[in-house]
Amino acid sequence: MMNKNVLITGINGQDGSYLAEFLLEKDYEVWGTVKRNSVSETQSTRIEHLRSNKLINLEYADLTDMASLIRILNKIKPDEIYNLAAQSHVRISFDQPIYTANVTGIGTLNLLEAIRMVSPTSKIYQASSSEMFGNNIDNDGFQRETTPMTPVSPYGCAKVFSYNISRNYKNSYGMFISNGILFNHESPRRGTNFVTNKIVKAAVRIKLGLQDKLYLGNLDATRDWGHAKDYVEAMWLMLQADTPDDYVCATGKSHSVRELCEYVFSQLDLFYLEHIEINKKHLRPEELRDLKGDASKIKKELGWCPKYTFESMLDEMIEYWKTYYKQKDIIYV
Ligand code: NAP
Ligand code: F7E
Repeated sequence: MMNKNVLITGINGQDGSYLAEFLLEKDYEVWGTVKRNSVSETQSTRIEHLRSNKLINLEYADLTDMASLIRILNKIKPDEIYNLAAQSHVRISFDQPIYTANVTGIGTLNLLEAIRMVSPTSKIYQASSSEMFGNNIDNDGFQRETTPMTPVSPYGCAKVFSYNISRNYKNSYGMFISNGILFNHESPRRGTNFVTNKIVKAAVRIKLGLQDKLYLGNLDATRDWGHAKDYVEAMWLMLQADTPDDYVCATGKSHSVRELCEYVFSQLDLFYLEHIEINKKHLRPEELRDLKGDASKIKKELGWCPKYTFESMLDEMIEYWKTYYKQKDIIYV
């Protein structure tokens, strides 16, 4: 039997790399887009360990370059497409709002239009985000599929455009497109300018005497943090359903950035307040204060069941950085 073909845009991202591993284990032939970088070693760092697998193929493409997307779709005609590529950093989206809108918003439309022309029967996953809700919270303290969306960042606005245009393409052209409205998800592969991995890496370095201080922004924001490995499984489940639909993915528990610091530093026998300073440059012009998601729909309809807790996810990240520095011959005291 032929292997199923899948295309992952942004395969070298945190989620793209875990999704590629997950799909290779299921014997998919995995195609991924990478963005050209002048330092070619950094183009595929998160998937380097998969490169020798004969079922993995990389192609240069960019969401802002529709011709590159058409070329790849013509070549592969994928059974499933996971659109994970984005400028995904919320604070940076305030520095580069137009670039973010072009990639994270219009980029999705470029891809959908290319798919409509070249491969309209492909099933599509669109990486939507809890950032789309802005500061709307239902009366019970949760956000869910029906919560209104009034985003508070250029990134959130771009994602709402992608969410709406993908629903419009589904309804107008009968395409199979599902939105995963994913709450924050982390791992040792998370970019170190996102708050979880920034804190864990710095705490380990402070323990090793490699740095003194950690500079952060708003410690009082709360987030619903899950593990990326659990969330890529949810993406796949959405495309195995008989009909397309939109689903929230979350743990249902939220913690403040302060609580996160407290936990990570205490796991290393440190007291966080002795090491943290606030630097205004990490504050956002408008902040999304609180996120806590209700994932009942995906649990009930698709049987999604996350395995990690907040603590086990952070413990894995702490272990990763301890091992990383041990391999560099820095002795852990
Ligand atoms: P990530 O680590 O930032 O990965 C994004 C990927 O997109 C990277 O491989 C990046 O390439 C690529 N990319 C950036 N601009 C591109 C462009 N113009 N054309 C083609 N590729 C481009 O993000 P992630 O955490 O894996 O998240 C995956 C998706 O889920 C994103 O769309 C994100 O917005 C969304 N999301 C994430 C979360 C979360 O908590 N992680 C929650 C909700 C939604 P380089 O590696 O070369 O930079
Ligand atoms: O910030 C606060 C910051 O950058 C989390 C992306 O994956 O999830 C992510 O977006 C919180 C915010 O993630 C620092 O103000 C304090 O309240 O880790 P983050 P995010 O903005 O929630 C959503 C769901 C996505 O879709 C996005 O793609 O932490 N915070 N001090 C800080 N944040 C950062 N980055 N750096 C700090 O120094």
